[in-house]
Amino acid sequence: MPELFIGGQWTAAADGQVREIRCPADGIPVATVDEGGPKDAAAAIAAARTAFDDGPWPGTPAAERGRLVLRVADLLVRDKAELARAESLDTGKRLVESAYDMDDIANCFRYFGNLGAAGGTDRVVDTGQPETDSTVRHEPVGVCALITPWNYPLLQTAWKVAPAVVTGNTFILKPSELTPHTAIHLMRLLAEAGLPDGAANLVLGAGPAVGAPLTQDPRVDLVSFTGGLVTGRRIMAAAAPTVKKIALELGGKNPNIVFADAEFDTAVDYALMAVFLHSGQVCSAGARLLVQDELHDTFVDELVARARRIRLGGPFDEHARTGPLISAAHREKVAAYVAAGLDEGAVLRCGGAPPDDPALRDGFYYLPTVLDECTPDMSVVRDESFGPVLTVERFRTEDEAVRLANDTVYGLAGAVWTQDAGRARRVAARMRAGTVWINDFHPYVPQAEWGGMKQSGVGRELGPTGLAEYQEAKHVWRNTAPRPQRWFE
Ligand code: TXE
Repeated sequence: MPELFIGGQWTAAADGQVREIRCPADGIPVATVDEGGPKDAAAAIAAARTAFDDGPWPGTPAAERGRLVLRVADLLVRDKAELARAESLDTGKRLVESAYDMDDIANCFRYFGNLGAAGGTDRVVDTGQPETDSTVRHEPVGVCALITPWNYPLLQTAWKVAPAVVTGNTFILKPSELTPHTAIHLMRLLAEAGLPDGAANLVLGAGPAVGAPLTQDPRVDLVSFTGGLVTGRRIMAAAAPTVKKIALELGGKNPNIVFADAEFDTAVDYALMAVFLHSGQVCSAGARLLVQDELHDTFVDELVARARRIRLGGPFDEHARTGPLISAAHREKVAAYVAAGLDEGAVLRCGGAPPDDPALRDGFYYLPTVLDECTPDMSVVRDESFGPVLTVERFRTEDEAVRLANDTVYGLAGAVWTQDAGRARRVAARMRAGTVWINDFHPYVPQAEWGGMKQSGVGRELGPTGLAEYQEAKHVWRNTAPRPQRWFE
């Protein structure tokens, strides 16, 4: 069956192009999928536009839209095993992690479905003038282009699709060209749940060929993008001439601050998880460890000892604790950041190379790496390497910790570890990040907003704000007793 989904029809790419998807864990071909281009993007935009302007979805009662989204949640649970397997083959991620993701994805649909099912968010306004009715209605924005990356393919899609659908928008989804399979499956589920033709469209393909036209076309009202900073800037510029609404989640270079009074064993354990989960390919990865001077040596020694024991392996290796990087090109980028850090004076404590295990030879693995004695000016500290690379910096005082933590163009997330509740609150308040964890790392819930300050992005996903991104406020004023005003007489 062809894999593009346009106007309710499964279709092949207009130019007949295809792309082979290979599992990053072993290089084995997963499947060949249709590879769309500008013509397919244009067809999908036209379908989404017609479905929005003339179709039933935007005018469907909110409660009914909510029920449909809740049905999708049930279908995701039904198909969890198949989806998790597809996600793992595309990304190389451990099956158990993909299975957790599928639970989170179903929960995301459930959260937004319930918000929708609870009814509209219209607000009656008291104008102070007795002969008026005044209401602020929350209406769908229109046609949304949803552009997603490869690290959490279906999760990042869910954060966009669920609120977009429940608020009555129509959309075109462009997943990462590297990881298309769970997006294809989601389209089937949306159709099975009863979403009208044209409300959901899927165009597979590369960023410049499919993503770029979506961000430029005047018929698109909103672009929601998760990906890298460079592409985010490009999208912002492409959206400017037609003044589209934009929502951007552009990653981070997230500080993990550990004070000397932190609970040692737990803080070491979480510092590892913060950065090495999914081999560091996580937008909120705790890739910068800031550790208080007097704790530095014992903390880093223990962390390095544990990092050396992390077992790498493919999706179905039950003993593996993390997997490969997404591609050869990405592994080269990570290796180049490590090399630059070493050139600039960082001290390699472990990793710094692909593993020499012959069983992993055909995958894009890279060893968990700890670079000690780093300084804020190093590119490996400043830029998002998006790999299993932890940089370690020392600090002495609370003020210095906050200054180092905030010394980045990013502002997505960060954590502080201390048993002093007052200090935890003070530091959390001063950190310029969209999410701050105290004595924890990585958890999120769909009820709470997610997104970045500074160059980590624009807008928020999840939570009530994540829903509101897909709505326009319209003030409807009714004069119940119109009379001539004679303004010009
Ligand atoms: O991302 P891109 P890439 C960061 C991470 C990584 C870097 C580059 O540091 O190393 O980004 O990764 C589509 N118009 N993150 O190159 O390009 C593309 O096809 C419209 C952080 O893989 O941002 C894909 O669907 N769309 C991040 C999506 O954008 C375009 C997760 C993301 O790809 C486009 C991933 C264009 N001109 C990478 N060019 C996070 N925030 O979690 C590309 N795309």
